[in-house]
Amino acid sequence: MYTTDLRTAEEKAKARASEPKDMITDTAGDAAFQTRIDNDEFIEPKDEMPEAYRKTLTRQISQHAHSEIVGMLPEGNWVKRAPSLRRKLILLAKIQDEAGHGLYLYSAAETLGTSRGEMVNALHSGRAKYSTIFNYPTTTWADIGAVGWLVDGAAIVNQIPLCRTSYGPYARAMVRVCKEESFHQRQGFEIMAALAGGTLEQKRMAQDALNRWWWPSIMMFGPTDAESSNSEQSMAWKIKRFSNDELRQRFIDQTVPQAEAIGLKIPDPDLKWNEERQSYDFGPLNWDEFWAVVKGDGVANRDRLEARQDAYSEGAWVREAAEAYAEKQANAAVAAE
Ligand code: BYC
Repeated sequence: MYTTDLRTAEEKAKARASEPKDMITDTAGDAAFQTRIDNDEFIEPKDEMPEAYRKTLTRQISQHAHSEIVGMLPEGNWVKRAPSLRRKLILLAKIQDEAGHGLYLYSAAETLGTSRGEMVNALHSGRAKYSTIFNYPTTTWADIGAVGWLVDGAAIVNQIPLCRTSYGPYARAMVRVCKEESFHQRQGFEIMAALAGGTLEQKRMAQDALNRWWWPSIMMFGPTDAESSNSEQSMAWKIKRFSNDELRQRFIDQTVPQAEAIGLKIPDPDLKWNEERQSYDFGPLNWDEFWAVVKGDGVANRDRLEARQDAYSEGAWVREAAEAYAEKQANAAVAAE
């Protein structure tokens, strides 16, 4: 498998032997594993790993995959109503990219020993989470701009560090995902810029979309560090490279000047440049809303889940046909022998 660690096996063993042995881990195996993490080695599917590492990665990668797949729905809502052929083609290409991201991510998660069927079943039965952001409806065309600009923008900020996450297959999948997300962010920003520079009504639409998507987008980064139950361990294992609050702040600092450049106003009366921190201060987030959406009570949670369940049962014939074809091919190969 690929690795960016250029040391020979002998050099790695020597480095491990010289590591301090006072690490607080359950077993010698866990300590050796942590040393590999501390040395910035990638962990690969056949490597030994603590069960908890496998479990937390399976959780995060599968939730990420579900988010990509459910994330196709709010945008799919506008394919038939895109304002021009050009916009329609771009939107279709973006949605197809999201399907591809879901596939890479399910494949990466499968290397940890859980089948795609089990993961999909966990989504459809409501046991698995997916990003809160996709439980908000896209009610106007400007929402497609806001989703690309803000949601994909937030995704890039969150996912660039994942290109150096400690699990090799996840990190490699993220490299391609980030390249595509960057095109998605630009197309969203371009829609917003066109609307913001258009008629008064178009500008109003763009501002209204920003007003509705801003807060959910900054909540996408997850709870505050103090409330983030998984962060400490995930940071120690270098699954996460930056905390939820750090990434949220980075996104806000990058996005405010973009809004200003197209004449839109971030809907936060407390937003203010802090000279000392060289960052923006911002107002309180509505964490009650966030947790309600996580628990399934967002505006669109039920519709999203139902749409995925229906798509799965309506697509059963495709899976059955593919299996029957594979079996036919296998039988033909045996007969030919
Ligand atoms: N929504 O301990 P924490 C995309 C849960 S795809 C729902 O901080 P963690 C795109 C969290 O799961 C976007 N649940 O968790 C696609 C945990 O509960 P469990 C998706 C959330 O994992 C199509 C609990 O709250 N991106 O961009 O350390 C079109 C405590 O949180 C959320 C990814 O999945 C949320 N927003 O950190 C356009 C990136 N936030 O699981 C765009 C990969 C938190 O213990 N994932 N929870 O029951 C990550 O980076 C991390 O998993 C998170 C959360 C930062 C999201």
